[in-house]
Amino acid sequence: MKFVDEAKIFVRGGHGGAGCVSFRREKFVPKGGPDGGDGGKGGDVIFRAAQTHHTLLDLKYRQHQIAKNGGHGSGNNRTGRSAENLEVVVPPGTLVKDFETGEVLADLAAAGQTFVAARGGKGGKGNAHFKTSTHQTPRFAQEGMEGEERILLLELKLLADVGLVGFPNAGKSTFISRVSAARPKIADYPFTTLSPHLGVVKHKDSPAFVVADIPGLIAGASEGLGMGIQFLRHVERTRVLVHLIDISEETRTGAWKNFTAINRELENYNPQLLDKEQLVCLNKIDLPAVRGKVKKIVAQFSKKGIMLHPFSAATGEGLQDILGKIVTLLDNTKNFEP
Ligand SMILES: Nc1nc2c(ncn2[C@@H]2O[C@H](COP(=O)(O)OP(=O)(O)OP(=O)(O)O)[C@@H](O)[C@H]2O)c(=O)[nH]1
Ligand SMILES: [Mg+2]
Repeated sequence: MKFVDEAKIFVRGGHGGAGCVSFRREKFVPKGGPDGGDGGKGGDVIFRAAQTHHTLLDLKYRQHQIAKNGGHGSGNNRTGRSAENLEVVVPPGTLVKDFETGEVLADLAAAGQTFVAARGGKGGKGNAHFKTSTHQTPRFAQEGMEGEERILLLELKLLADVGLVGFPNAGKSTFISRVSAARPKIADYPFTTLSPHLGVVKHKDSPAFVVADIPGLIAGASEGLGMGIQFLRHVERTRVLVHLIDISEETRTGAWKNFTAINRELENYNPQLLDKEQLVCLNKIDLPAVRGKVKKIVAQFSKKGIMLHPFSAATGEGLQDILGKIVTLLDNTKNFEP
């Protein structure tokens, strides 16, 4: 299964500035000759891979990337100003393809790699260039060249930054559909989600991050019960786990047991999963039966040294706070290498 983020964008280099038609006019210098300067070069559009970006979300909002035009030449042999290049930052791992042909133009696998996506046009020559022994007064100059333009398809294989874990029905799919454009099926029966879904989340000004919604776990999952633990490999390389707890079905054993049961399955699968930052959240506090117990359960977790974050995926209460916490945890684990 492949998760890809895509963005179709239009790039154009800046046009070159026009050359200038001008003649030197000074006192005591009759027939001073042509002195029109050249136009400046248009800017290039350059992609650069950098760790600051994890998704292509920013580019979906800025689908036209157009570099500035070069300045026009002027008299007295002055060359027009060359335009600055337009740098577009993309996440490492971005594949650049020609939209029409599908040809791979660049693979910006590592941070720091660059690719010139569209060259700026050269500036036109001023009339000073066209003076010859037989043609002393050229009254023409070149236009600047047009900047290159093309439509590109950027593709990025997504790796999740955050994994959602919890029992079936805990509200994992509700959570991801609330905070991202992902729309997994949501229903009030266990094992609604049968395969992982990824969603790109943008919280305030922070860099976007990727959340993975995976099928629910149950006690014994590591021995193959329920959907099993086959999907845990999707959270193995995440930096943060968001653990959702649901106590609305009181036939279950209570929040703490619920929490430790899931952690046991994680540990059985791979003990290193427990080394990850885990944000523990109590969902469905909009239900009176849950709300009534929030204080007690938060205190119970706090005694064991765990901060519990109550929220409601349905109403959104407490959700912004959780996203803020996720951003902080991701920031703290920035240099983490999976
Ligand atoms: N009242 C209330 N119901 C919720 C909330 N979050 C989720 N639900 C409901 O809980 C049920 C299960 O939600 P899902 O998001 O499908 O749960 P899941 O964890 O993805 O479940 P699986 O895919 O089966 O593992 C659905 O009926 C949701 O509408 C909440 O905050 N409040
Ligand atoms: Mg689900």
